[in-house]
Amino acid sequence: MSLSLHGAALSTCTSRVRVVAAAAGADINLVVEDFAKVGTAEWAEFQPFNQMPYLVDEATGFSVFESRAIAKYIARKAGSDLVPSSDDLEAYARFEQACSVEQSNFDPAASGLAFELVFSKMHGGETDPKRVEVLKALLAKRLIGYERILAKSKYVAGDKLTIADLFHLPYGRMVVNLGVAPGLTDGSLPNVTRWWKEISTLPVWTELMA
Ligand SMILES: N[C@@H](CCC(=O)N[C@@H](CS)C(=O)NCC(=O)O)C(=O)O
Repeated sequence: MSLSLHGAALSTCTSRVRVVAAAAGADINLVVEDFAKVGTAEWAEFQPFNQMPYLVDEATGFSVFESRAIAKYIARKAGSDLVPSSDDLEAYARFEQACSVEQSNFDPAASGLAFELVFSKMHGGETDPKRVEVLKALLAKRLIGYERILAKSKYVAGDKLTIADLFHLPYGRMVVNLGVAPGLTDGSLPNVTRWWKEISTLPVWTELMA
């Protein structure tokens, strides 16, 4: 496969794609880009919202942006069973449900905390402590929903690991390291902690982060 992922090693959204590619056994070429290039007219041809990453399939010239869409494209192209077949309608619905849960219930709180506590300072801004407290409370509340799901199934889309689980890793790692997501690690939500321990220690992830 000749898949060029334009992104950066430190970009969480790029990491989301890279861990899926590694888990799917897909060989991708990371084209390391400078953040200064994001925002140029040339970049906007591939990513109209001036963000990274985007992917180019060199075999066809097809390009796609949005890390989760890129990850699904790569996993399907590699024939990975980490995405259920759309022929199995119920498994596929559970999978899409889990992808939506990650994007709408986990990511806003987790990426918001990463922005407040890390990225805003990198861009010359300041952390808003009130916003941090609001986001911490939101994440804690959302993790209770995860506990309900994970009490009934091993992973977020059922009893089989899917890329929907892997989508949580980049921002999950940040909020754990920042100490703002105790529920992921402290056992107060036992099924969440069990799940997080398993996915965050997968060799495809630990090797990528080493
Ligand atoms: N929903 C997009 C988000 C992309 C995104 O926010 N990328 C970050 C890097 S992880 C970025 O390019 N930030 C620069 C900016 O927004 O100016 C995706 O998943 O690909």
